[in-house]
Amino acid sequence: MLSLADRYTRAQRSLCDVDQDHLLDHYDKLEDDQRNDLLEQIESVDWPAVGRMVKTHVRSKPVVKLPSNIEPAPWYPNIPTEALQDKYCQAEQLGRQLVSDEKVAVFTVAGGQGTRLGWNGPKGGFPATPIRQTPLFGCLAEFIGKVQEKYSCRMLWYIMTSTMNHEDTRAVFERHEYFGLKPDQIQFFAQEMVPAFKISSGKVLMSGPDSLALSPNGHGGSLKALYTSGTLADMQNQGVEQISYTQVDNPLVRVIDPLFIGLHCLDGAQMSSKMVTKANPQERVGVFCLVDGKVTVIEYSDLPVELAEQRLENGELRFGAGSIAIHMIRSDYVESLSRGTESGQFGLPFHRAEKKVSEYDPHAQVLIEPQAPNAVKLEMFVFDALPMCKTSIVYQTDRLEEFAPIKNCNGPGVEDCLSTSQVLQVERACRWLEAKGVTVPRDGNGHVNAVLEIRASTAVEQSDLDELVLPGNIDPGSSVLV
Ligand code: UD2
Repeated sequence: MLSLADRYTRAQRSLCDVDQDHLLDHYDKLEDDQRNDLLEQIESVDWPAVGRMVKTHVRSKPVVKLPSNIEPAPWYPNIPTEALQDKYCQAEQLGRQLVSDEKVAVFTVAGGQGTRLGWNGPKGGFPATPIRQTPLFGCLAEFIGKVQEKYSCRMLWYIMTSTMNHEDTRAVFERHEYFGLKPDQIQFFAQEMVPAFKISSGKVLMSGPDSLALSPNGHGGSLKALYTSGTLADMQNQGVEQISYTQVDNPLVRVIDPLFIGLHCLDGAQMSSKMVTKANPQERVGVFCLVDGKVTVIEYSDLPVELAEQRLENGELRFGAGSIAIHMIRSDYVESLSRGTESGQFGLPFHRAEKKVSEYDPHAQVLIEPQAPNAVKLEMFVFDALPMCKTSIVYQTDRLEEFAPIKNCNGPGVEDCLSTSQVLQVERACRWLEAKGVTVPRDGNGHVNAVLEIRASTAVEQSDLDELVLPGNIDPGSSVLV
């Protein structure tokens, strides 16, 4: 093991090379444990890459040129047309087979900071369901448990954290006894962190005397981290060919969907996506487009208003295929994207955002809270891997069936928060129960007048309710857990 002094010398060399050695200016004033903490953080950063980023993304802004030839991406409809019915049957069968053959693993990205939610802890520990208050991780775990039961298989679950929430995430699982799953089927690995840079100088910011202002490198960093952490190799050794990618913030997400898996595989796609029809032109989701014949997601903030608002003759939005961040990814595609990692040529671009980041001033020894954006933060987006695919399909899903994200704190008029998610969770439970002949009370506005929750361990799709004895009707205002 290297001594502190040796590590200091090594760190100083790396930092000098990229003109960031101010980070060690006050090293002498630190205690040994603080020195260790600071060096550890410095050692976790890819400094040659930082040097390149300062030139291309901080001192100058990368030119985001919107292509001129944007078309809507084609998609497979949720309900197959007559011509597609055979294909959907075949796809569903293939998907089920791949799941029971244990060729598919679940992958959850949970490295985000969850700042908007105002929750103190990993987002996956956030209580999400309306009756049991099951945490988001618990919803996913119960889904996986049910899939294992239905397909008599063992399902591997990979969870990406970041160094900021890695230990806390593991603790959530330990506290909840792995939500009924076996600890050895779940693997956690942390994504890389990137520093925040001062806009005016390109210097990396500090957040304390012994810490840098670091943040996770975006969900696109998941593809790199799968490779660099050795997780991809582990997946492949265990026979995993397909990765079912979802975010941690959606309690209704179908972490395994045989039909989607099957369509993606039948078409020989490297990476595929689910979409929902956008609720309105302003909805804050990326849109699936075709650019030079390649499926591409254009973020809501980048899509010109005149395109976002264009409508077809039937009134539907022309650019209406909203991304809900659900993907199927071939494991060998992740490998091919990552091949350049060692030479610093990992395939996804960084996106630049100017943000307010608390900044420690080591001279005055105070933390400054900026009033205006003072820093550049850089993130990779997973959907930037789509245009690099030879083949990529988009499949339309039904919003109510699987999209009820929790991103923001509750508040009047706030979207994508716990209360809007729970309304959707109850509405979906109601839909499934009504389809089985249960009478559910509704108020004058058509809203469900009861609190309903269907455990994922009971049913991950409507047909799982077939064998159950259900109540004939539900009393107004009651709570019913199935
Ligand atoms: C994302 C998409 C948006 C839409 C929406 C659906 C982007 C830029 N936008 O919006 O188009 O699909 O999701 O819900 O992607 N995460 C990490 N590491 C990171 C950053 C994020 O693991 O460094 C995870 C995070 O824990 C969460 C997910 O990625 O599970 C989404 O991140 P977000 O909340 O930043 O994305 P959002 O909601 O702005």
